[in-house]
Amino acid sequence: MNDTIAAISTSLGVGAISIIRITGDKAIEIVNNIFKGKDLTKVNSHTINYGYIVDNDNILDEVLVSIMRSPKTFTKEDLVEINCHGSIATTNKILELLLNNGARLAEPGEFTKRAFLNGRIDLIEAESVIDLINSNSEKSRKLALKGLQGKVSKLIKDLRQQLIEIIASIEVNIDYPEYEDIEQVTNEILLPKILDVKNQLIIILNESENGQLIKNGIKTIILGRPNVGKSSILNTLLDEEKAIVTNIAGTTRDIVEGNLILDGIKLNVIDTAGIRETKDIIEKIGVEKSISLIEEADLILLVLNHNEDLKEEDKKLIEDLNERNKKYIIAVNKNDLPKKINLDNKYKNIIYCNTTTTNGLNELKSKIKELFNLNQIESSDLTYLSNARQISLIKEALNCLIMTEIGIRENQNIDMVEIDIRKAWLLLGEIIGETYNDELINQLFSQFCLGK
Ligand SMILES: Nc1nc2c(ncn2[C@@H]2O[C@H](COP(=O)(O)OP(=O)(O)OP(=O)(O)O)[C@@H](O)[C@H]2O)c(=O)[nH]1
Ligand SMILES: [Mg+2]
Repeated sequence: MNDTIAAISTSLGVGAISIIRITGDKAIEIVNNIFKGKDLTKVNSHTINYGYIVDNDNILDEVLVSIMRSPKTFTKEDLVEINCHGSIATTNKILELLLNNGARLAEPGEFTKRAFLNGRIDLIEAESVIDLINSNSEKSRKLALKGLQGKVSKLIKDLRQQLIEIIASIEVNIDYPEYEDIEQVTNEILLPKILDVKNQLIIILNESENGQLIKNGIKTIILGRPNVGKSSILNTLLDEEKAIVTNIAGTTRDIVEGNLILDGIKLNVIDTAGIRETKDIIEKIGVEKSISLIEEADLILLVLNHNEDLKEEDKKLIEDLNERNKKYIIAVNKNDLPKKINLDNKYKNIIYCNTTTTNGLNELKSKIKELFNLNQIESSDLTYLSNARQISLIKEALNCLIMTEIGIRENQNIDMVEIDIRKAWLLLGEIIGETYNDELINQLFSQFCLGK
């Protein structure tokens, strides 16, 4: 497993410097073979060494080489980083030299995979590395960092500890039923302990919604009949002329989208074709697309016209959103024009706005913050699960504890009850990578970029 791997860790393109990473048993020796300067096999660990990369006495580049000896490195193996000038040709040439001297080209994520397999980081921390690289807002960066710092892992480890203590007390009872000084584990003693862990899992699951929101952003679909000003609202929100705006109904036919950051959280706003019955085949496809987007949206911005009465289509759309239990805001646009719309009291989350003066835009933003509790996220410490794999394992563990609870309440035999507790403990172990299967690990690390 300790063969030596190398990859370019910076993104490939012209830059001031590039970094090439090598890790494994022969990392230092291989770099030393192509280095002119100090003897790298003799220098102290964690030093930066000045010199040249040479190809048979031909100087290729002037470089700085960091030498980090096992075990205090990212992979826990010997690890070398070459800082060279950032030309694509130079960087590739140095990598090629390393490969010719016995290193193997690393697979995507292989450095992090080694960090995991060598016990330097657990699976949550490894997944946080991907999240940190992909983070696109201040909050998602902080969220990933919490994971990387082990805060999320600690949550899970504490729960496992509680479960293993319960399991141990049951085992003692089963193994040594004759000892009188051992506390008799009865269903009455067991129940509150199980409920405690179960409730903690429920809280983690509920809070993971915040985690996913921070990581993925809020997918917001602007819906409404033609000409009500959907594209104008998109443009106003993004402060950019992104979508075409005309007074012709049916202007937008395809999807136009853009992102903005609201209180550190990404809002992915998608403008759609106005919804109406139409014979125009292109527009029809657009309308179908708009409707199909509702399902995957976190938020619907339903736009109405202040200057027109509410139409049957609008009522139907609102009913549909209510039925689907979707979060939505009704934006009554064009309130610079006289009021003709009449909205029943039963309609909620209404804001009045226009895009000529941007009146109402702040109200719209406040409404979004209110609907998603962004203020609460603002003040939280962001120790949330946000990863689908982790969340589904928590759900499975929770189900096991629900079964345990039923078993206890039905007064089942204690060794039967123990089976589900043990399952929950194993599932929580899978989250941090205590147990794993190779397929999962390969699939997971392949999501990384090269050189990470
Ligand atoms: N008075 C007034 N006119 C507006 C306002 N917002 C948009 N409009 C005008 O309404 C017309 C339609 O605007 P769009 O933003 O293209 O409307 P849309 O809903 O995207 O229309 P489709 O793409 O055809 O579905 C344009 O002439 C805009 O200038 C507003 O707040 N007040
Ligand atoms: Mg439009």
